[in-house]
Amino acid sequence: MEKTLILLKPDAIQRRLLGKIIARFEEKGFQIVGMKMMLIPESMARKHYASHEGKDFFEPLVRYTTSSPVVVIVVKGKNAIEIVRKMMGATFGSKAEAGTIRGDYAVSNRFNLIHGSDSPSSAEKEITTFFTKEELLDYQPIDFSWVYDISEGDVV
Ligand code: IDP
Ligand code: MG
Repeated sequence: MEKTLILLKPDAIQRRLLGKIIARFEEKGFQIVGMKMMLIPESMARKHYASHEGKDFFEPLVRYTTSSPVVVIVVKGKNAIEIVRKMMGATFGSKAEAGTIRGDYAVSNRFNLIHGSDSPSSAEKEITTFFTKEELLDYQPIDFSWVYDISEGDVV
């Protein structure tokens, strides 16, 4: 089981798309184990996107990320990191495949609605940046044995 961090960026809130986007992750079978709304402080946005520092889109990206509240979510599931990235679609709204979140709801290359961790190490780092241990909830989803086949002992 993996955990991954999702940010529903300022445009997702402003365009009233939260429900539709969150529903996709619920319907896929992921378990939401953490969720909150916040205004990201500038220092946190710079840290979150530190790998892009120096690129021409970095400063506008920091301004975008801090321009309005976001919803921060941690979902849990088998291969969650890779699957969430697939569900998000390609970075640029203009290029993202139909059927993905960005492909269906975004046309902008910057205002692309959603962030998802891109590797196990960034997921771990990003989850601890945004959530305390107490804010991540451990509970047994009642449909677990129907979302996954656990009849042979493994989660399949
Ligand atoms: P990702 O969000 O798909 O992981 P990254 O390359 O990590 O994409 O870029 C982080 C964010 O920076 C993107 O989601 C987008 O909002 C913005 N961004 C990336 N490249 C560009 C660009 O060339 N022009 C404008 N904004 C960009
Ligand atoms: Mg990225």
